[in-house]
Amino acid sequence: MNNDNSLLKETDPEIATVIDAERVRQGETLELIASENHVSGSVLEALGTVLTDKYAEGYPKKRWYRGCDNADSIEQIAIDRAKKLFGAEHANVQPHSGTSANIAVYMAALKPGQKIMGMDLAHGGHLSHGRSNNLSGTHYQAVHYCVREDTEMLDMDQVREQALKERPDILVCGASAYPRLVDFEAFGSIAKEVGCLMLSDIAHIAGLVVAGLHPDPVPHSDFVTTTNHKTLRGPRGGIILSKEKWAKQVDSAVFPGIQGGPLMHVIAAKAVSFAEAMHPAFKAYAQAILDNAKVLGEELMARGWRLVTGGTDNHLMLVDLRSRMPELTGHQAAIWLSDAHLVTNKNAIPFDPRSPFHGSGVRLGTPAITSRGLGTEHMKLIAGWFDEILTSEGDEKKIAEVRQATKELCAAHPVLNSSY
Ligand code: DSN
Repeated sequence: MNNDNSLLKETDPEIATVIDAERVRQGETLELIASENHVSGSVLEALGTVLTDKYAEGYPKKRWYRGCDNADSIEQIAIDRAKKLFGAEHANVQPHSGTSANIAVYMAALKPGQKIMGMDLAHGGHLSHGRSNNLSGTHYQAVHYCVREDTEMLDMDQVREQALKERPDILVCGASAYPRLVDFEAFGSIAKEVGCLMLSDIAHIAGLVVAGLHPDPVPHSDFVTTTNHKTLRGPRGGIILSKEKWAKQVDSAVFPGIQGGPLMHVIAAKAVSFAEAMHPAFKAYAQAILDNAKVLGEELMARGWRLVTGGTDNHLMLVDLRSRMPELTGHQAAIWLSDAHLVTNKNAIPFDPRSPFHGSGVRLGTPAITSRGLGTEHMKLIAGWFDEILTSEGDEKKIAEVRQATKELCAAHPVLNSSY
């Protein structure tokens, strides 16, 4: 693979320079954003191929253009691997993103104006689960369930009661900032009782699910959507899994419903990542993500930082900054941390009195730092740096000191883009 951009350096040094800078940035920073990861070299190599040149509107053996034999082979391999990996009856590997995958499911299953019931974004849900400024909230009626104020966790009795009252046409579960297990079986039984469809969005936890380290949504759901690039460690993009009876509607909703030509280079990279996730070593990787998250959470709590829900069962945690520094916003904390090369995102916490722009929390996740080989022994260091930077109120000397230490740790654990 031409990973050193040698051609680009000659032909377009302006872009090559920035790509190089990004490679250096990723190499020298600890990526703690829960939705990001570092892909393998094989995934990167598949992405940078001539497959990007090909228009292949349609599906394998049913294309609009000629010359699609290789595109057919690639997409069929990706479909077969996705079905095997997730144990699903049908897979569509064309969605350009997780949001596109969700929108396609709504288009396949609902008429405009029908009702979606999903988790409130402010409580950890996702824009595409019916947020008023997303197509899922403008073209459909949307209602939201929340976590309990006392436990900050979902209460399935409350969800059931609300679903029976609201009678949604589709019940959506899954989250982007929820540190606990999702009870897909309970969601499935509520959907059955209500007589509605069920969509499980496992974008964050797909890698944990396929490793058998999180309950499996597939037996309980009409549709399962995921991104490829979070815990699953694939290229950016989405997929839809469904029961066979929905295959035609799902495929028509993706193309021609909301997308044109599929990105064949990305689909090839998805296929590569599915094979990687079937490798026995992937399970150890997913377990290491969980072990790291658990220890990082414990080390933070030991320093007085409260975690929303009191801990984590998955790859992410939400730190309630008010527990140690009542005046500190998530916005400010994320800036100080990234100055020290600990990259996070600000996040509202459930029932947050602050605006989402400022937020009272930061979200931390362990998929990417686990990909570069950090283990539980390093989590104590990271928790200590987190604590020192924030309690120093962003003291420049402290930030410089931690930045140096972070860079040294990164140098000792480079992003190798290794495969399994
Ligand atoms: N942007 C993703 C995340 O960070 O969780 C969700 O789409």
